[in-house]
Amino acid sequence: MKLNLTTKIFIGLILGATIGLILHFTSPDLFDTMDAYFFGPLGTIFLNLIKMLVIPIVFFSITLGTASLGDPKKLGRIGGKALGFFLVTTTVAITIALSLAYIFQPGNTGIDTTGAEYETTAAPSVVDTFTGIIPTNPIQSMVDGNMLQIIAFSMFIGFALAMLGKKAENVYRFVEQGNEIMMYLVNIIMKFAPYGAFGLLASAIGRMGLDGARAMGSYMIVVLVALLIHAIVTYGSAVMFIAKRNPFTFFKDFFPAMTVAFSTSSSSSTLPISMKTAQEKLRVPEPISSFVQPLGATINMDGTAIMQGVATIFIAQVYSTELSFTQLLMVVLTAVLASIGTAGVPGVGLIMLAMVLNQVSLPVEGIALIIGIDRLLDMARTAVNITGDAACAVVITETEQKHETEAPLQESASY
Ligand code: DAS
Repeated sequence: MKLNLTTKIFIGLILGATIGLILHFTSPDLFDTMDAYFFGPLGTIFLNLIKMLVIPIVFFSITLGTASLGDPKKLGRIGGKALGFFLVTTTVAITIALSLAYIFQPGNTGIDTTGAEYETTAAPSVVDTFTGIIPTNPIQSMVDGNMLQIIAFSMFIGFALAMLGKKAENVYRFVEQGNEIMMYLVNIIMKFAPYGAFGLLASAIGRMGLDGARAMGSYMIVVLVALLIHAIVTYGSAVMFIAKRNPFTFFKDFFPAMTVAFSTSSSSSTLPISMKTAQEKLRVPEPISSFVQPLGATINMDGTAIMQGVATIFIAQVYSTELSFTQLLMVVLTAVLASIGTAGVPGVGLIMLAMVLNQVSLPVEGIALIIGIDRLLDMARTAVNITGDAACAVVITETEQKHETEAPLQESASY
């Protein structure tokens, strides 16, 4: 019987947690040996594979994401509205995530992480944070893993590609193919996920016992609550107050697309269904749907930003690290900008999380605590990601109709 990847990851998750718990309570010495020679190496290999891709994925996907926006002048009214909606909702999403993580403190479960080998660097001031975004040496930024500088450099390159058009089409194709290679490698790495999740879970639960299991459970609940609040409150309000539509009808009519996103954990694979559903059920005109939803599937990932916000605070709490205001600002900035590059494929949000953790000098090893349950959360956050794109399409449909009635003589949007 051929098991799909999600099932295999779940089996790895359950087996790892069970074996970890049994060894934790029955034979700690045997656990130490198994962890040193089996669980640990499995988890380390998986984490290193994820870390290996972070910088090239950020460069290729954000350069391509920015270039695919095209010439800002040609973005037109529709593009401007879509970009504005995406940036506002993603910022709201991560703010909800950070707030809930601070209120519910999912990482404060007394897990002993003394001796964790990592040093948090002192956070720069707000001014330094913003001035420090521009890299003086982009290659050095990549060597240092300075994510905001790599993102900024990638956006400059993407913008230049968009403006140069045919003059730089070879480089555009190089970036496009580089991104394809990265997505292929993500796919390959995710095939190792069941074994990596098994090793990481057995190691984490074996070391932390029920405290570790409790921490993962509370992390998962906080993410799911944040996703629910953002979908209902943020998207519901936008649909009700801006698009003047019944939010219940919006969610009911779009639900079929959400179920496909949930089962595939991929915004890109769901795109044909989400566009068809938006056009037929939500009455979004084809030109608006075919501009906004593919753009959103590329650069708008509110669900992913929520996971990254909660995970960053959770890992900081587990490692008893207090993040300063500027570090929180960097988390918001990095996650919002990262969502421009996060492609709509399974598991990529976790890889981009490593980037956010890098930016605030938190140990990427902290991912071990959440990786096992990430696939389930990926399903839920992908459903939120595409719902945000549909909400944007509905809002733009409504405001465009109002625009057409109020200014029928004006040039219609060039979208
Ligand atoms: N699975 C991604 C998507 O398709 C999101 C993520 O990995 O966070 O939207």
